[in-house]
Amino acid sequence: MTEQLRINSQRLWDSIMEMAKIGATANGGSHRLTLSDEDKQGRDLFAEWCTAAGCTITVDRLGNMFARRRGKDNSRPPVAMGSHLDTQPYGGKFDGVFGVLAGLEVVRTLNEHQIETDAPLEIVNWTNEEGARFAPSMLASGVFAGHFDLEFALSRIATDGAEFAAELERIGYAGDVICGNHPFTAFIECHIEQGPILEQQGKSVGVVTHAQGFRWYDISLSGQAAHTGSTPMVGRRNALLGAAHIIHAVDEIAQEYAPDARATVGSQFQVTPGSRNIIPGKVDFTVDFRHPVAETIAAMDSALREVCQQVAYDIGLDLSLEQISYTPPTPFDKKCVAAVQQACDLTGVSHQQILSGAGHDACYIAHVSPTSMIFVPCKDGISHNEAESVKQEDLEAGCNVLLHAVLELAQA
Ligand code: HGY
Ligand code: MN
Ligand code: MN
Repeated sequence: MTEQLRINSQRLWDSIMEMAKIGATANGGSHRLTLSDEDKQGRDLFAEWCTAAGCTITVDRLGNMFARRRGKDNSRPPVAMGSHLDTQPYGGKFDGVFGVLAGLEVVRTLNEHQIETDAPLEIVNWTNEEGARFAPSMLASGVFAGHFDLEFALSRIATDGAEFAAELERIGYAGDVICGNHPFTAFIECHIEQGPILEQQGKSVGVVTHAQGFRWYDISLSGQAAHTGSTPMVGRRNALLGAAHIIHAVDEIAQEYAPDARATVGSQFQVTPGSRNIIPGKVDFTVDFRHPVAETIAAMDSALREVCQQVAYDIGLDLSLEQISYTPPTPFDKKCVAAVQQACDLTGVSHQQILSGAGHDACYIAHVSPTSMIFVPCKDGISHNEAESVKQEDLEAGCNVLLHAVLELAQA
């Protein structure tokens, strides 16, 4: 009987559009930074919807939200679905939100058809997946999975100077439940691909088998601020010149390990003292390395350290290079991947297996519970951009796969 079950596509779409009104930007994107007032509003709306759907809400020490739907056997660990509601500063409507609200749509559909699963279900909203306001990314799922410790997370300082713990208290989401030690029978995260492959291949759903690893760095170069007119070229200690060499070297490291390497100096880039007629004295910037193979990420790391030291020596700069996070390449659980595959076959959606280029909360949760992901295509593969766009029918296909994968994993 349940094979014919399908979610309500319009209700899912309308919920995503309703959530997008919170922190909506003038260009059609989303601005709901972690622990901001907009994040609070999004959380409150999510809690309201889940309560209306008969779930009970638990909030842990880092603000992770767990909306629980009882099953027949509540002694079993829940089958969890979820992602994140926080966004990039100028992000899209679907990154993260799709995964959280797809979980809600599954619960709403099961309620409608009075279907009770054997294991309980949980819909999860992970705090600070993006890492844009408080680095590193996937912070709260990382603590939940034992990758970071609680104090490290609570002490993070935002790009705007705010402290994580204080902001969590301020928005009223500093829960009293410990973060972690909360096993799942399975965790399935729906997400947009944020790359071009599924759209190019004409597929509605990606069966994600693993995620590539990544390293994040904070780099500072300090030289000598001085007058641009009266200071000879010889002997200058121009920090921005050093950064320029490193930007180019980072791109060359990606070429060295092409085609799978990704290496980027990000758009969080600060030059001081910021005057046109002062030689730049200091530059602060970030580097983001990604690759499916751990040994290659290690080789990229060595190459970066070597070139930074050489540039600093050549120009007479002080170098600070700090690795702020490392997420290893993550294979997903075979049983969960098979359940997603089986749900694709059952619902008849076009699909293919795929690697995740982006990091996700599932990458950490996979270390503590059986985990996998379901991707849907986004237009031109564009994400982390206000122009992010997804077809309603692809969201519907992905959410139907989630529904049937969860039914499979939650049965006795
Ligand atoms: O950086 C990432 O891959 C994710 O969007 N946090
Ligand atoms: Mn995301
Ligand atoms: Mn993102």
